[in-house]
Amino acid sequence: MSKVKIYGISAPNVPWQEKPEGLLNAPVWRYKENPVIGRNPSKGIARIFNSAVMPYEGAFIGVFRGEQTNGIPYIYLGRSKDAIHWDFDEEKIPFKDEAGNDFMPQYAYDPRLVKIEDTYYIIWCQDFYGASIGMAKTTDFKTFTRIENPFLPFNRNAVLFPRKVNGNFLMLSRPSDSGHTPFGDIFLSESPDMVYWGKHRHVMGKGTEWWENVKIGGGAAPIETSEGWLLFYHGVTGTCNGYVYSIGGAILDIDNPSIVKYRCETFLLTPEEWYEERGFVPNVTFPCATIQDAETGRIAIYYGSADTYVGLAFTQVDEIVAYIKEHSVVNETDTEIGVR
Ligand code: BMA
Repeated sequence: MSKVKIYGISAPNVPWQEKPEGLLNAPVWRYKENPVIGRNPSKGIARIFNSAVMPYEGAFIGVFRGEQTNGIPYIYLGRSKDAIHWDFDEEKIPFKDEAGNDFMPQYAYDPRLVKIEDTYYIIWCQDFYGASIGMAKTTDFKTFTRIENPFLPFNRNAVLFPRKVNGNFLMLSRPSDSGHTPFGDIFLSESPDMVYWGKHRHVMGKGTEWWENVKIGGGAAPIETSEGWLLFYHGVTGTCNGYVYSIGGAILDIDNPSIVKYRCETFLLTPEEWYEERGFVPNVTFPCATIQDAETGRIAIYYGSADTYVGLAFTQVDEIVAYIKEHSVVNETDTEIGVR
């Protein structure tokens, strides 16, 4: 039994490999058989990456960013018995409006999947006169109903919390620009009904450490723990050869997640393997989901690799929380309530 408690959806069948001996730096280790999704994974799809998965009916389900052979990204549904080997639907997820008419985004990428009460929400980035957040809900993974776009353009990397806090839904997002955004902080917004969003708060900005000194963005849906909301996010640095995306970790206050309790000054995972360093966009590790088991504290992290593959990495909740606390540096903008 882990010392740090995990609340929310738990999956005893979470994929797992033991920590390798001699692991240096952060307690996050890769699945030895990575990548779990390779190139040309299904008909008409050249690459799948930046995708989100979760437990469903004793097995697993996921929403996948499929880069079509015409280069345009869409979201596809996938199912798996072990969360490692995936079968993908050939057709895009058929989004409808409230009246049941087809309502497909022009493109859709970086989906996240979060269950709140009895409903599954898919959140992604799409065109709304510029890059913005799109949302839909389903209860059966057969019908998918679009919800009003929560924010004005430009915005990306929206992540819902897996339960209401103080009676409201919560969403992290990263206001952006129309291009490849050379800036970006994580903000928090509240909604009583998933339509009207407000009470915007600043959560955290780019880091002072070099690995995240250009921009940051929400990653996997926060995991509720007895220490606070455990957040795996991405941090970006710039090099003379382009951006490098690493995975970072922070713990947010449970009742007021605009307050950062701990923020790890070092990255938890950075591009090192061939499938992270080489691909359509080199040097990208981009977390979009976790699966966890409360009993053992095992956490499986799903991340996009080099905008080409899906990678899987593991950690254990006691170890990762201890590591983040031990290496935590929080400044005033992290710890303030986030309103000015
Ligand atoms: C970001 C997003 C991600 C992508 C990353 C690296 O702006 O578009 O989908 O993984 O760039 O290319």
